[in-house]
Amino acid sequence: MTLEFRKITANIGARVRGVDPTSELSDDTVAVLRSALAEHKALVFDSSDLDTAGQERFASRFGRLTTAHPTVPGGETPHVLDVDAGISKANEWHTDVTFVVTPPAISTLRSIVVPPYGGETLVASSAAAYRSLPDPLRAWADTLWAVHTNVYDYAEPRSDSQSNYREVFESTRYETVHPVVRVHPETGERGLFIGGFVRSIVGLSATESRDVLRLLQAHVTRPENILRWSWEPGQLLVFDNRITQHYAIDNYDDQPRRLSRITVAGDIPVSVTGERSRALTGDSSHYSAIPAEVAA
Ligand SMILES: O=C(O)CCC(=O)C(=O)O
Ligand SMILES: [Fe+2]
Repeated sequence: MTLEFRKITANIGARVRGVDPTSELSDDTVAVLRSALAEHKALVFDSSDLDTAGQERFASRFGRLTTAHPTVPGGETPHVLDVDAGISKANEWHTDVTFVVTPPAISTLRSIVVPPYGGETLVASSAAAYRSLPDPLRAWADTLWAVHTNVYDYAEPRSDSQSNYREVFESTRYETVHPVVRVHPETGERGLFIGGFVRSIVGLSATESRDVLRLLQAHVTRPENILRWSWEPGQLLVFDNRITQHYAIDNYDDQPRRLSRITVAGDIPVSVTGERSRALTGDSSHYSAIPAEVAA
């Protein structure tokens, strides 16, 4: 069977046929998958036999794995983050772990328990969002930098479990300055690099930051830029965390929903002028090692 990518929407998403994620992947197959991910931003595989070990093996073909999270402990293994509706729901637009200086390059989500209705994951192309900006706004965005943090000062937790999760999530404070427009390290493609962990735009007041972010974020969340993935159990969604945002829709009442997340380590983001992101607060090297040539 040959590898086949069937587009799901014009701007983002493809279903993958002809490869079994549980199998030993050849270097050629990994290269084809890597370039398909660069093109489509999100890939969906059917793989009802995939377990945690298989997901780890698959993800590690794309690079070193991060630990589960900078502050939240791992599940079955140190690399696995349990995504469990009973613990927390990611119904905010975000790019994973942008509060550290090396956010994951790739996120993989495997469905284990899927609610009978709802529970879709939205994935947005921030490259399409960038392209859709009017010229003057795009040129301005190229010059902006944003502070990202894991410590919120808004949205009170609504339950004990949410409040416990928040406490663990924020147990070490991280702050990092990233370019608002990030150049993809493999393709050179530009994308808006913002999302839910952004606290402010450098040089702007809180109110001005909010307004600018609202304006830019509105382009990310245009329906044309979004894949709405409706899960079945035993599927693997892989997205390029360097050039997407995602959102877990909370539309399934109190029914169980469980996924497992494993992420591939990323590099330090680079702006359109070649400047790198900088960590302001918090050492994240236990989560995702800083490349040696940069740390030196
Ligand atoms: O639950 C989902 O669909 C997404 C969860 C999520 O955002 C994450 O684990 O990073
Ligand atoms: Fe996420």
